[in-house]
Amino acid sequence: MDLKSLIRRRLSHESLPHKLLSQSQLSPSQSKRFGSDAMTITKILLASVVALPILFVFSVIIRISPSDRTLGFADARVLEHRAQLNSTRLGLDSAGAFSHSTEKSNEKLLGGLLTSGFDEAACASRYQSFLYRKISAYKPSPYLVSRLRNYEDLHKRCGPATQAYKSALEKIHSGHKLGSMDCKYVVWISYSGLGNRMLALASTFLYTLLTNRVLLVDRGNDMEDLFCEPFPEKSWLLPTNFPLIDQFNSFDQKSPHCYGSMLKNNVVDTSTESVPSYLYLHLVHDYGDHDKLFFCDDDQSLLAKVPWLIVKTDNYFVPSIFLIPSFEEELSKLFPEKGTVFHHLGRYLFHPTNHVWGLITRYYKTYLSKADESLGLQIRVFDTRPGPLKHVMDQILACTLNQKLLPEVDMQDSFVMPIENPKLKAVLVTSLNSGYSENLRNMYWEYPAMTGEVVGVYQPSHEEYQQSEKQMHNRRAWAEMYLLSLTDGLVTSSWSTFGYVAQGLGGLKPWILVKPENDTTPDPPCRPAMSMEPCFHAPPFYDCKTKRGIDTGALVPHVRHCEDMSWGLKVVDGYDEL
Ligand SMILES: Nc1nc2c(ncn2[C@@H]2O[C@H](COP(=O)(O)OP(=O)(O)OP(=O)(O)O)[C@@H](O)[C@H]2O)c(=O)[nH]1
Ligand SMILES: [Mg+2]
Repeated sequence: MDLKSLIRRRLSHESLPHKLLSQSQLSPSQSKRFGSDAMTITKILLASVVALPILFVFSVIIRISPSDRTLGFADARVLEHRAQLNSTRLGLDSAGAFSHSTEKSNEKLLGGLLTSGFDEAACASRYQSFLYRKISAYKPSPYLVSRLRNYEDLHKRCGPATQAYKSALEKIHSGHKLGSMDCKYVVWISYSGLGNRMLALASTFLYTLLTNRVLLVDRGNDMEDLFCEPFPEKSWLLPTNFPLIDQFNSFDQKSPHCYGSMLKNNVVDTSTESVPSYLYLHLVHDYGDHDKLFFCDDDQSLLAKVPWLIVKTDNYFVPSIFLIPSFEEELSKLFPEKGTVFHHLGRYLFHPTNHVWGLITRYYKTYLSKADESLGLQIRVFDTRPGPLKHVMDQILACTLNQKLLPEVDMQDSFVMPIENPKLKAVLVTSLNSGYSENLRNMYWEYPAMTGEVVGVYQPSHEEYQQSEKQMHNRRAWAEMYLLSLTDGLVTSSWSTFGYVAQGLGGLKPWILVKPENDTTPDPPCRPAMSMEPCFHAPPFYDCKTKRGIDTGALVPHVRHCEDMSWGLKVVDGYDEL
């Protein structure tokens, strides 16, 4: 039930006081008999009978925040969600009303993941996302919630424009660490495609949490345009006058301040307290063996002393963080359900800016909200030829039809009397190419589905090729990842970080389309994901203790090789799922 109908319903009860009024109109003799006291009691009764429903309506309006009121209540999920809340909880008694508001606020804050107190209008998505998402089956642990609140306090104390930040900045110029540092930092360099950036940033944030550092984000071309501030009061954006900012593009494996290159050249003095004021960590997919020592405990003890760590990476390096013994205990407290790292950190960090939120909500309301069921199909073809490619189209059909994600069609085209209210299935296709969704759409237009369902196929954009430098291009890409995450089921493409973001935010274990070889449709065409976690595409295979090569995908039950990339690593929920 929406607010308007709720108010309508309550107001219709206003006829009740009128009824009572007429019933209680007393004859002059009666009123005389009861005297002035009786008159007063009657007035009080009448006044309260009239006032109570009005007060109730106002209290409901006040309890529902202004942003909710201005929200379009047009989409089915929102309505359904509201109806549930209202019918069960919008209360007749104060206890009911209390439980409604606390439960609602808990949902709105994603089970405590988010903190209240942000300006809602400045970033509508932050507090409205719960209206579009199903309630997550995965709850953040109370420990994660408390660590996030502690982090927010640290960020307030050490973030840009604080005294602590200013004095830390002075140390950069001094070349070496001087005295003890109140606040230490990780600076994340904006690098690579949007999906990679989001995975890299989430990994870097986890690292800052584990090392009690403060995360500062290089704004690159469009970080500010795409994402709201995730931390209260102090920005997460690196101030533009940060002294090393001009060197970010040129930082690489060979840079003099690159930790790996310093190790290689034997210029890191581990024996003294004289550690550098900053180090560059090269964790990009092309990194070398020395850079990979970042994932060793001894190196972490040294890095812990360095005030400024500047990180460039295009990878989701969380799985290898799970293999560093000194982080083990903290990680198991933060994430008792192991395969939920990106799900929680992604939902905590990534809130679309108002412009992107407009793209998401308008599209959702127009094409997805009315469906009984929705399926996301993320088609990323790593092939330079223009699509659609036949073997890929065949693969999409084989996967979705075999797994009954989509209904078969009746190719005989025999006339079947249409059902009056058929089930509506919405398929959201994201792809750089429009051909796959056109084929699918035509199939369900030209032939009836065997199940009697009707299938709508929608694709928000087809950018043809990657154009990361264009502002609107990445806004669309972000909106599409988010829209995919709102679907009920998901099919993703192997190797695609775009798909990983969608599955993680959505809390969905997708069907992964197997990467085709030699222009042939793979058999099986798709496989179920073990967990919703992204895959680390370039993990180290090194045992820090024995200093030998090792299969890092076979060390612990919860870090395994990925379904879509045999050498990649991913965090999985448990051994049983393999
Ligand atoms: N709008 C839109 N853009 C896409 C789509 N697929 C890829 N792109 C664009 O291409 C970029 C690809 O980078 P990622 O987001 O990392 O996705 P990916 O699938 O891992 O691709 P690579 O990084 O190139 O291997 C995205 O950031 C988008 O800019 C799509 O389905 N829709
Ligand atoms: Mg990518």
